[in-house]
Order: sequence, then structure tokens, then C-alpha cells
Amino acid sequence: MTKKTSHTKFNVSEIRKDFPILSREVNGKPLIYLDNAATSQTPQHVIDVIVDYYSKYNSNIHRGVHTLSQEATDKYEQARQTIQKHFNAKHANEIIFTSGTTHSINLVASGFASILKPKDEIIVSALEHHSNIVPWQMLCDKTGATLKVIPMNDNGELEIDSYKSLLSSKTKLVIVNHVSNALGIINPIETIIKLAHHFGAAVLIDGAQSIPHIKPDVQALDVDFYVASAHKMCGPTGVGMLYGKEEWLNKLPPYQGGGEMIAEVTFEKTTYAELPHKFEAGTPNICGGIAFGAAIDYMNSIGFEAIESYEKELLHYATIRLLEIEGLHIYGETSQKTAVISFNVGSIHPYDLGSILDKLGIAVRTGHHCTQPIMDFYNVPGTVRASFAFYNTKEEIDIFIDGLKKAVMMLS
Ligand code: 7TS
Repeated sequence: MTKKTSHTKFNVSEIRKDFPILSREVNGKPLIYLDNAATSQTPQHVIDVIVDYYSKYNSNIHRGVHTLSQEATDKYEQARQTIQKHFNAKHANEIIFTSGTTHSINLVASGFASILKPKDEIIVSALEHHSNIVPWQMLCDKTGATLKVIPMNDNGELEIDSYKSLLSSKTKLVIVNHVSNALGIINPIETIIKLAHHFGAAVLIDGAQSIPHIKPDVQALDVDFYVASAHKMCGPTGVGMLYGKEEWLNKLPPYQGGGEMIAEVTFEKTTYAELPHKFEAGTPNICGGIAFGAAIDYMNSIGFEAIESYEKELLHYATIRLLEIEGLHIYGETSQKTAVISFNVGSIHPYDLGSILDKLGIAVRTGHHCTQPIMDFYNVPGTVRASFAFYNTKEEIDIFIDGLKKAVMMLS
């Protein structure tokens, strides 16, 4: 069996030892990885679980009587329970394995095609990732429903009064991210959910950017759907989850037809399997699902309270140090933020800054971050985004600031 990492006290140098990639070099310099909002790094514990799967019990699930298949099925279903407990879902069958946030959103959007009618309305926010805009536009095209948008202000906060005025008995769905990927803003989802429910609308929360920083409680939130990707929280790519209240998942039709999702098939009529299998057609990412569970265990062994308070320190420190640079502008400045900083320096193109930083071994993301409406709002082509994780350090921030100052000098 693989060793389970356990941290009794938050100690970043010890934690960094769990991540083999953090000791590599890029362009002859130690890697400084500040692109965690795009994807997080993978601890040895999760890598071991992946190796263990392919070395010891790789097989298909839910169909074999043989030992390997039973072992894989048990581990996959245990991972579902780990996810259920972590998000505090009432039932394990309310957790659907998907290939990630994008897949989860498309699954729900496709299901609502048989529920929405022309003149119904759905509300998204101005802060959404393209993957939480386009599927809803496609749904509106299919059904004749109308898409409404909650506007944002200069600080990157959603305008809740405008949201209230958009809500009506026509509203059937409200879709908002928990945390904005471009700005790091934490949205007031408790208020957003309560207001939507007052009008009988269902709510989908995109948790892609919250789950590395916050432990959401889907029952306390009373949210109808919550979606996320494992790779944002130390898990592998190509696997994610859809949480849906049982009553909603029973109401939605299957997304894809195939093996695993049926009860009985004849050429005259097919009946569908119970939850969660109704939404899990075909052979899933078995190893990925098991590794997702291991990633959740790993992050809980560090503890979300410790992660939150350490990342707040990093955010505060990095913000102060960045503002030393003349002409640097941070987008989305509010107290309700995760450790993400989106900025530009004067009229320097973000891509140029990112390229020089890469030469110095520093990974940041540049561009529109799949949030073109936010970039349009600020009237910029893109930003530089530094996104921090619990394994980053103040020393790394110092090197990043020195590198940025050099890049700004070269490009000014
Ligand atoms: N929603 C949000 C809020 C996201 O940040 C992302 C990915 C997605 C949905 C899509 O997730 P996927 O796992 O299905 O691709 N965000 C980013 C990013 O900010 N940089 O690269 C990917």
C-alpha cells in the first residue's frame, strides 16, 4: 500500500517535499510555479496511488467477478464516498464522476434542454469562465430561453442589487462561480442561492477555483448543483465531479447513452440505471477517480483552515510587494479573495512579461484566462495572473517580484 502523508502542523518546507516537481529547474533556474489556478501540482501520495493502480489492480469496474475488477470497483466507490464526505453531500449517489468541470456543466445544461421552455430565463454572472457561459448559450439556442447577466463593478464584485432585479418567476436557473478564476474574487454564493430559491430557480455553482482553497458544504449551502475538477486540488487531469441533489439528478435525463448507464436494453425499449450510473456511460477514468479521492485525503491531511490562513498571508505579502512596481495595476481588489492576483504594468503586453518570467523559471499565466467578458469590462486584451498554492513561499514571491522588476525594465 502507499504511504499516506500526514501533516500535524503547517510547515511549508516539509509540505514542499511532498511535491517532486517543485525541485526541478526551468531554463536553468529553480521552478517557481505560480500558475496554480490553471492546474495544481501533484503530491507524491497521489502519484503513488496512480502507480499503484496501474501496477497492481488495473481493470474495468462494475462488471467483473474477478479479484482485480472487484478491487478497482471498491476503490472507485470508496473515492466517491470520500468526495461525498468532503463536500458533505447527503448520499454517495449524488456524486457523479465526470471528466471535469466543463463536462459537469455540459451535462446539466444538456439535461435542462428538456425542462426549459421559450420565455424562461437563466442567469449567469459577468465573472464566468467561458465553460460556464457557452453551454448556457447553447441551451438558450435550443430552448428559446433567454440568458441574463449579473453585472460586476470595478472591484470585480457582482452587483447583488442588479441580480435581485433580474430575478423573477421566469428565472429557472442561476449559474455563478464560487471563485472567479481571472480575479480570485469569492462570490457571495450563500446570498445568491437563497435569492434564487425564493423564486423557485435551481442554482449551479462552479467550484473549479474554490476547491483548492475552501471546503464547501453543499447541504449547508442548499445548492442544487456543484461542479469541480480534480486537477485544481492536487488530483490528476481528466476527472471531476458533479454534485446534484438527488431529486434534480432523478429529474434530468441521461447525458450520454452507452454501457453502464442502463438497467435493461431491448430494441423496443431501454430503461436506465439508478443514480449515479445513469450519468456514467462507458468506461470512466477509473484511476483518475481513485486519485481524486487520494488528493482530497491529502489536502485534508494538511487542513483547509491552515491552507486558508497561510494563503491569505501569501496574498497579502504578494499584493504589497507587487504594488512597489510603478504603473502596476491589480484587477479585482476586494477583501473577499483567494490567493490570485491579476495585473498589468502600464501598457506592457502581458504575454511579453510572461515570456521573460518563464526564462527566469517563473510560471504565470497570461492572456484572457477564458474570461473574455471580464477583459472587455476592463478594456484590456489580457492580464498577467499569479495564482498561489499552499506550497508556495514568501521567498518565491521575492524572486518573482525581482524577476518582474527586471522584465519591466527590459520592456519599458
Ligand atoms: N470554471 C472555472 C472557474 C475555471 O477556472 C475553469 C478552468 C473551468 C471552469 C474549466 O475547468 P476544466 O477543468 O473543465 O478545464 N480554469 C482555468 C484557468 O483559469 N486557467 O486554465 C484553466
